[in-house]
Amino acid sequence: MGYTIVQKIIKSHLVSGEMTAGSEIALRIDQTLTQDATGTMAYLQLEAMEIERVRTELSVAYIDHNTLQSGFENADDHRYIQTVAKKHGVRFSRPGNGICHQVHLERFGVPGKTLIGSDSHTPTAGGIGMLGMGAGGLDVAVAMGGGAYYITMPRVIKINLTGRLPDYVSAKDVILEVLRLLGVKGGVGAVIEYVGEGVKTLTVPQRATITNMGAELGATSSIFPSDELTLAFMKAQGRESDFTELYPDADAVYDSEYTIDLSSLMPLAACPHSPDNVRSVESLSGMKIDQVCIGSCTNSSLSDMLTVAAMLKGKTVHPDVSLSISPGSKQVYTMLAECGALADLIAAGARILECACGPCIGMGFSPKSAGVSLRTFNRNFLARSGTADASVYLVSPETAAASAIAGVFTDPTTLGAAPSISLPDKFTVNDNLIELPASVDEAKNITVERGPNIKPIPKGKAPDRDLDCELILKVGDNITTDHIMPAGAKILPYRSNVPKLSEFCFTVCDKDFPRRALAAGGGVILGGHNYGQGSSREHAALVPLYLGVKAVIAKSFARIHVANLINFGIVPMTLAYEKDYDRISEGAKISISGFYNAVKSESVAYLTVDGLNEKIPLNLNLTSRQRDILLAGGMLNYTKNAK
Ligand code: MIC
Ligand code: SF4
Repeated sequence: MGYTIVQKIIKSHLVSGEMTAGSEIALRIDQTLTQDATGTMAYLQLEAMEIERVRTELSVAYIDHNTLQSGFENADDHRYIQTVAKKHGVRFSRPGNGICHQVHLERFGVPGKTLIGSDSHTPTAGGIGMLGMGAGGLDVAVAMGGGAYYITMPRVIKINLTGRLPDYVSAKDVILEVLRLLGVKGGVGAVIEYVGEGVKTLTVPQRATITNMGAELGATSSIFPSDELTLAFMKAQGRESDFTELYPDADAVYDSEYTIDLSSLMPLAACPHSPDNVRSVESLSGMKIDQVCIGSCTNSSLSDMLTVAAMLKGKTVHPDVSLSISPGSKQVYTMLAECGALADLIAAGARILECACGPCIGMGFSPKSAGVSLRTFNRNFLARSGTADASVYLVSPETAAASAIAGVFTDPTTLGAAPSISLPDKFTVNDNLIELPASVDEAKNITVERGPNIKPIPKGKAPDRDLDCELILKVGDNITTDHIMPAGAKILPYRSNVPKLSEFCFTVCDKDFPRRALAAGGGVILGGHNYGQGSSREHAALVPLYLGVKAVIAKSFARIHVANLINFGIVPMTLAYEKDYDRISEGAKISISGFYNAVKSESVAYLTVDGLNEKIPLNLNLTSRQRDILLAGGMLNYTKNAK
C-alpha cells in the first residue's frame, strides 16, 4: 500500500508511535516559527526549561502582530524577543519584514520538512509541500530544544481538484467551498491533501491561500504536492536548492475523498460570524458596505496585490467605503512599489498599512457601529474586528476590490474579462531585515532585555484529590479562542502580562466572568462541540488557569487548544452522553470524588451535580504521556521533573 504526501513526511520524521489514524505519534521537527503575540511566552518557556541553544535546523522569531505600539508594552516585548532570539540561536524577522506565514513561505519553507509555529495558520507552508502545524508556544519551545512534537496521527482527506478557475474566481473561493462542504470542525483529526489535474493550474501563492485557511476547518494541516510550479516559485526566490519533488504514491489510500471542479466555482463569502457560513456573493450583491480590508496571511501575496491594483487602477474607492491594504511582506511591498502598482492603489484612495497582521487581529481599522466590513482574511469571529456589532464577511481580493469601488457587495464575475497578471521569474530578494543569531561565544555576552510588561507565567498544579467546586461558566458550540481570550488593540499589548489579560477573559460571552471566577475561587467550564477552535494562543489556557479553572468539560475540543489545556495542567474531559449537557447549569455545585486518581488512570470520571440524583459520566481520552503532564501540573513541571 502506498503513502499519501503527509504520510511520507510523517514516516520520515517519526520518533515514536504507530502510523494508524487516531494514535499518538511523536515527530521530529525541522523548523519552528513564532510571532510576537505568542512569542514572548514561548521564549520565556524556553528560558524556563534552561535551553541554551535551539537544536532545530532553523527557528525564526517574527514580529508581525503587535505593531501598533500605543504604549511601551509592545516595544518592550519586541526587544525581549530580539535579544532572547539572538542569544539562543533564533533568527529574528524585524517588524516591517512582514507576516510570519508569508515571509516563511517566501524565504524559509522547504518541501518535505516539518514546521511547527506558535500560530494556527502555520499550515500555510503546505502550499510548497511542507508539513506546517500550529502549536502552543510551549510545544514550540520544546521543539526548539530538540524535543519531539506530539500529535494524533491524522486521517487524510483527499480533495481532488479538476478543471481551472474561471476569471475573477480565486483560491479564496476554493477554500470557502471546502469550508462550505466540511464546516469548521470537518477537518478535526485530519490533514487535507489537494491532488488532481486542477492542482497544476494553481500557483504557489494560490495554494498557500488554501492551506492557510485549512486552519478554519480545524485540520491538523493542509498540503499540496511539490511539483514544477513549486520549483518555479523556489527559483524565483533564489532557493531552488531547497526544492524536492513530493507527490502521493499512485496507490495511496485516503480516508475520505471529495472532488471539486474548479471551473464550476463562483465567488463566495463567509457570512457573520463563522468562516463556514458560506453563501454566493451573487446572493449578497447590492448590500451596502462600509469598509474593505485587503491583506492578512491568507491573501497578501504579490499576485493578490497586483490583481487588486489592476482592478483599482484609474478608479476611486466609493466615498462611503474605507479601504485598507496591507501587503504580506517587505518583498511584496517592495515589488509593488517597483512596478508602479503601489501608486495605482494610492491613487484610488486605498489606505496603505504596514506589512503586518493589522486589522485581521483587530489592531486598528475596526468598522463603524453595526458596520459591514468585507475582508480578505480568514476569521470573522464575533467581535474580532474590535466592533462587537459589526458584520464581517470573508471574501476574495477580487470580490473585495470590486465591492470597494461600487460601495455595495459586488460579484466580480459581472465585470467582464479579468485583468491578466503575470508574476516575474525573479522576486526581489533582500533579507536585510532578518537578523542572524549570535555565535555560541558571542551569545554569552548578550543580556536579554525584559520590560516591566513581562510578568511571570502562572504555574499549574497537580489535580486535587477530589474536585469540589462550582461550574463557573456554561457556553455553547464552536467557542473560539477569541471568545476565551479576546485580542485587538486594547488587549494584545498585554500578551506577556497574564494578570492584566485576565480582566478580559470570556468577556465577549459574559462581561462579569473574570470577577465571578475569582470570587468563586475558580472552578470548571462547560462547553459544547469544538471548544477552543481558532488560534493557537496558549493564553486561552494560561489565563483561565490564572483565574482558577481546574478542568473544562465539553462535547468535543479543538486540537491545539486541548493540547494547550493539558500543557498548563487544566484537565479536559468530554461528556460521555451529549444530552447531559442540558442537565448541568451554570452556577451548579459540582464534584468528582477521586479526581486525581481518575486523571492518573481512569478512562471515565463521574460528576456529581448538586440537585441531580444520577452522576454524569465524563470521558478522559488521555494518553499516558498526557496524564503524566497533568499529574505534574503541566508541561513545565513535567520537563523539569524529567531532567
Ligand atoms: C489569529 O489569527 O487568531 C492569531 C492572532 O494569529 C493567533 C495567534 C495569537 O493569538 O497570537 C493564531 O492564529 O494562532
Ligand atoms: Fe496574523 Fe491574521 Fe494571519 Fe493570525 S490570521 S497570523 S492575525 S494575519
